[in-house]
Amino acid sequence: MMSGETLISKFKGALVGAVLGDCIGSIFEGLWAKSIAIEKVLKKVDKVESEAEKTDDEDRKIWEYTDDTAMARSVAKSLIEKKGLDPKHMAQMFSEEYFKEPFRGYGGGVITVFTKLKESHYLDPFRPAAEQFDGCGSYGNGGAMRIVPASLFAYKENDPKTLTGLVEQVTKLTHTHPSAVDGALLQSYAVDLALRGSGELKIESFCDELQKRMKEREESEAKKDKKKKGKEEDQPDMIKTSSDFPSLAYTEIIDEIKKCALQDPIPTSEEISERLGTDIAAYRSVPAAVYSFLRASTDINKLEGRNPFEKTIILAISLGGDTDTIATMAGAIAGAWYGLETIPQSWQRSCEAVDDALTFATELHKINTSDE
Ligand code: R7I
Ligand code: MG
Ligand code: MG
Repeated sequence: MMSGETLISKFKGALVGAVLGDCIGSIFEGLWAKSIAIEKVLKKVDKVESEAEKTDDEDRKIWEYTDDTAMARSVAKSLIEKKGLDPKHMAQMFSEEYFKEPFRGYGGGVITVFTKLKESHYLDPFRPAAEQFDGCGSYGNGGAMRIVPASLFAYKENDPKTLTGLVEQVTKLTHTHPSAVDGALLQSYAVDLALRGSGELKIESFCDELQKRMKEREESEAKKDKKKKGKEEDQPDMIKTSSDFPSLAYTEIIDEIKKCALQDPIPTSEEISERLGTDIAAYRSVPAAVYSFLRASTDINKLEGRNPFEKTIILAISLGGDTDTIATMAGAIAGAWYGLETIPQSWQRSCEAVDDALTFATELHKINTSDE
């Protein structure tokens, strides 16, 4: 049995880890490099750490969060306020947040969803997302990047089906492409497993458990598809099921994550970005986040003095590409596994809205421990 103290540290670690990954990762996001040398990432991290030492608040630089955290904050706030999922409320929070602070670096397509939601007064909150990209829905990582509060909210149930249902709904408010939904699920399962984990991290068993959950998901979706196809034959134009998206099952991707995480010597960042991806597509970024968390439990050249949480963030950023999003997802998993105590105070002091993350974690923990 996990002590209450350990659990709250894990809840806080997950949300703070996500914020820090976003804030520090976004320093590099605009570069879209295939990889970034570890030394270069360390130089920025040094700057984050030295700024924290300044005593004069006015003079001290604070690294700001992007859309990843803006949306995660809305997920947390809405779940806490409504004590569950209220799709209209959450959709309204996403949209209002965007119009209040449109400069946070949102994805190009999702802005259309926020506009349509607002114009339709949130009457059918799932419709605008379903209309994206000719009715196929966005395959972007915008669902996965913000999902961590859902894993915390559903923790008590300890039932993958409950978490799956919640994540599916939260994601479909903006992303309906199956690959985006399953990417958000993979991220939420990884956070859930990390919250429940303790002791030494075993790469193989973590991957196996993740794969077991994804397999269940993929099998149940395949069954639904089969049923749908049967109906479609009677009414060929009624249901849109296909897109030209390259479909690769996440269960297969997990095999590749495992191979990369266990490979000796450690693969280069270029190799990881080729094999797992570091793009804006969910299936080409969630795997890199899970990989970073797993790999950071092993020795990494040039990161000898860093703890596994720090290594996770630095490694995730060094992979290049969508750095804020990969680091926010990796940071959430690592924070959930290792707890708040492993997250440097200096990083917390140099990043925006860490206090709010701590408050949301306390509230979500309360929901999980109350008898209601
Ligand atoms: O997924 P989303 O919220 O973007 C999140 C990313 C993160 O990196 C954030 O940090 C931020 O920088 O943005 O936003 P969407 O607009 O839904 O998807 C992102 C992009 O993926 C779109 O603008 C498209 O370029 C591409 N995309 C697609 N392109 C063609 N067909 C997503 N789905 C499709 C598609 O079906
Ligand atoms: Mg972002
Ligand atoms: Mg990003």
